[in-house]
This record gives sequence, structure tokens and C-alpha cells, in this order.
Amino acid sequence: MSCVDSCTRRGWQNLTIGGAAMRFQDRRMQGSNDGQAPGRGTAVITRTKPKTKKPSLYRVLILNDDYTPMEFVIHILERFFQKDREAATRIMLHVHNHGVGECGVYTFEVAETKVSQVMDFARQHQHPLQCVMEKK
Ligand code: TYC
Repeated sequence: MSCVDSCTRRGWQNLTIGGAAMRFQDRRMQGSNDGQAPGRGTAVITRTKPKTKKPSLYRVLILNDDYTPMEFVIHILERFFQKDREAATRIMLHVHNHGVGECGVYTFEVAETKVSQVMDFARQHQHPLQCVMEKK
């Protein structure tokens, strides 16, 4: 007898709920339910596969202003976002021309840390550069 046969005979079925693998036992037709009155309208659903959830991702953005030197912004992108000079210059010019641009995409704590590092560094150098994060 295959597993599928023996499982279904005892009333168990494999199913998926919200993408999660589950086992479902329909007890509605059984004569008793754990010594209680006939098991009308009861069911058991058991998780069969450990759930792994993908973390939410956050964009770290920098905003344009009229005072922060272009070279300083390029330095920020190289130092905190591991951009090479060419990529850093492209992002800086994009922000300069469009008002806002993406430095990178990270999990929550990493994004938070990047924002703090940029804001602290800009403040130390008395530049008004603003850095924010937004959920993807
Ligand atoms: N607009 C600034 C300037 O002309 C340069 C700049 C670019 C500032 C990007 C901030 O996020 C920024 N000096």
C-alpha cells in the first residue's frame, strides 16, 4: 500500500494553504473525536514543511539639495554603498537631475544602518544631504 493510499484511508490529505505545505484530517465523518461527542465539523491541519519567509526589502535613497558638493556624494556612494567611481558618479548625477535616486536595496536593519551612517557622516561635514529608506 502506498503512503498516499494509507494516508487517505485514515482521512489525511496533503494540501497547500497560502503556499505552505499542510496535512489535513477531515474528522467530520468519524464516530468519535478524542472521546468527545461525535466529531462534527472538526478538522486537524498540521504544518508539514518548515516555513522559511523571505525578508522584506528596503530601498535606500538619497535626495538632492543645492549645497552638498558632488564630490562628497560620490564619496558617500563609494564608502557606504560599495559603488565604483563610475557607478557612484552616475547615481550622483541621476539624483542631481531627478531629485532622488537609489543607493541600494537591503533588509531592514542593514538599510537602517546605511541611512544612519550617511546622515551622521553628512552632519559631521556640515552638509545638508538627506538619506531615507522606503519599503519595496
Ligand atoms: N545638487 C548638488 C550640487 O549641485 C549635488 C548633489 C547631488 C547633492 C546629489 C545631493 O544627493 C545629492 N552641488
